[in-house]
Amino acid sequence: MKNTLLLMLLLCCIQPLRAEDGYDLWLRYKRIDNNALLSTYRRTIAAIHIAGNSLVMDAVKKELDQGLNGLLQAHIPFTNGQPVNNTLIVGTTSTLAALKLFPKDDLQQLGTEGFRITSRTVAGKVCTVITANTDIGVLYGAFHFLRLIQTLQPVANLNITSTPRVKLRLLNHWDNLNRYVERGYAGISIWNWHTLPEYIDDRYIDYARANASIGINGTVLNNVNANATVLTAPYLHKVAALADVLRPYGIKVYLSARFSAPMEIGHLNTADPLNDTVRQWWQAKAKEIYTMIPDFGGFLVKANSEGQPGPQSYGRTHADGANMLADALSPLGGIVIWRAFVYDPEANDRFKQAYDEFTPLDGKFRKNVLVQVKNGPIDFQPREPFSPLFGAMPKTPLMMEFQLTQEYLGQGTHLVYEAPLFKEVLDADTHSKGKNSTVAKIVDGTLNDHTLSGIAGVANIGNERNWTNHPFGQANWYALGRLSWDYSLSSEQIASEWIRQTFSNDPTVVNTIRNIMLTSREAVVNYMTPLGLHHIMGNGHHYGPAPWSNKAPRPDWDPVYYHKADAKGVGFDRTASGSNALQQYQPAVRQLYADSNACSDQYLLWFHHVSWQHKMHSGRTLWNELCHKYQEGVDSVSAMQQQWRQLKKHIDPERFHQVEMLLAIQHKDAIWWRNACLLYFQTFSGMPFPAGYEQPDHTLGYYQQERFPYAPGN
Ligand code: BDP
Repeated sequence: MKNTLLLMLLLCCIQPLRAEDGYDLWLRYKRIDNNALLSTYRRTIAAIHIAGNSLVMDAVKKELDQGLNGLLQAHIPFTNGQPVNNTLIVGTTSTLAALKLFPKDDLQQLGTEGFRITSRTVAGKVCTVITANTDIGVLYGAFHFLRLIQTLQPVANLNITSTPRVKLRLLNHWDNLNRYVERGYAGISIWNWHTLPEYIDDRYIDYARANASIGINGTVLNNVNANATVLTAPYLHKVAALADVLRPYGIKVYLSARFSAPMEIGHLNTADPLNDTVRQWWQAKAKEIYTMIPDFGGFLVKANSEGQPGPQSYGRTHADGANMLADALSPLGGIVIWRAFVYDPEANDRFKQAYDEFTPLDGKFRKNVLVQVKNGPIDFQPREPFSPLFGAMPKTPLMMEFQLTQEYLGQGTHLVYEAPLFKEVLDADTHSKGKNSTVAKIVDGTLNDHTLSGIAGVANIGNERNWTNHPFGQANWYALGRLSWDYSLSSEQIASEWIRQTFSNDPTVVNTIRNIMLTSREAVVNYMTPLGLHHIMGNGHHYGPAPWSNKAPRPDWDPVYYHKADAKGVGFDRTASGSNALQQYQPAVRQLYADSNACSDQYLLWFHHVSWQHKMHSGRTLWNELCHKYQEGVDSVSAMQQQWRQLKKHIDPERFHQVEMLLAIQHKDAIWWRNACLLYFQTFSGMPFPAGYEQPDHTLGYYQQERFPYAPGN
């Protein structure tokens, strides 16, 4: 008995690395593992004073309570009266007005979402103040304050002002009403439409908290390949229930609208956007939505793309379609996000299609329309040049569409940290208004003076316990929010923050995981599509390699369309001698890519068909460089595995083992990609694998006959 007691006591004292299932994301609020800092934090925050009453302020209170109690393992009292020393004072500029903290105009720059956190004397007491013009701004400030503690930053002498650079910071769920998630690799949809509106899963609230903590302020609930049923009254009640849950966290709901809904659920015989009855139908539908959801965000529309209905079926333009919906929503405060993801099998180069269809419409969209453009001209490849639409439609607010769900990046199985991809695109210079006309400045509206601006991420969330299946998928969700708030943050900074909150502040853990994350994007480029190869994956599932595929129902779905390998060489000639897609960029950008000898290796095969003997910047031939890059990709994954193994003692066993197993699959897949692609391209180059490289252990035929009928996404 005595021994048992002793053992129990001992077990309480040592804090073992308990298994963690990942559900808590970056909001784990575990006790600070640095005793000196812990006492400092406890001293600095001895009481909390919350001013104001609202659902949002309730959320603020709940979060600070949960967060601080967890992190500091101390019960910090809420006070109502005059501040005592070391009070955390939290409220808006109006609810805190009596304290006369700031000159009246001083906080105007914070706008409706920004916040300020300052350490200052209030009524003779040393306090910390979190304030904003709105409750939501206060909530963002509270999450920021918690992040400071979670990441062991000082919280004395604070003077932080933060405002978002982009107005609409959205997730796009590609979730169907039957809960199947298109390109979803983390289980089924988190929205349980069947039990809504009555049943409110705790997950909805935790989803809202997680999003608010990184500044995401809107979510499109359903797939862009939309089902009109979501616009019927029973479903709108379900949507309204979700809107009620998300509202206190500053998140508006949006819906993907099916263009032909007036026919499918309205029983009209046309969906022509210039037809009066159709226009009235949408106006009535918009009113119906707003009576249930007064702060409804608006519609996202995929039209005349991959078989979706759209205005072109009636001889109308994208602008006609978007404007009809915009007119219905505008009196109610809603917006239309119209996607530019269009391509046509007849076009000689899919790269050019969106630009060709959309640039003539610049200036023709209503004020409450944004055009949402995927980051690259094709489709979420491991690396793409920026879409030439950025910089080519100055009169239209262009919203960025990134993909968090890693459709072409190893899906829910590979560790790929996407912040470097996002940053690469945002930092790219379009030269559309001279030097330094970056994609970021187009997206945030500053370059062309647009008040509407936005960034969307196609969500990688499902009902898996840890939300994203791969524990590192969470980092991409996190990065999307943080970069949409402030794209000047570096990939390193965001990774460090995320690791500290998600795993630990232990420097070995932070440095090792950050290294893994920062190499992972280039690794996937190298083992899948080095040197500017693109779209050479298996048709349907988009998971593994199939550069030989040439039998899809449309040529522009076939890998051979994109790599054009032949005895002479490989790559898509997009210069003047080829499709001339380069013409869609400004001269200064064209110049970067036009000459195959000057073009950077990263984009070479995006723009040139070059000979297997072509001399690369390294001095190797193209063929040898290709072998080198594929091997480099495989080696990077081995290095990631090796580094991860060093963390065994530092990470809870559940997540350690999970990532270890996933990295083993990633390594196997990297070898698969390398072997299958090189063996296939070798049939054209006719050149041997350079000495010193691992040789494929199967034949090309072996890889070609493999089938994956049940791969996710098929
Ligand atoms: C492609 C996906 C497809 C989506 C489409 C889109 O393969 O499932 O519907 O994009 O963005 O990447 O609409």
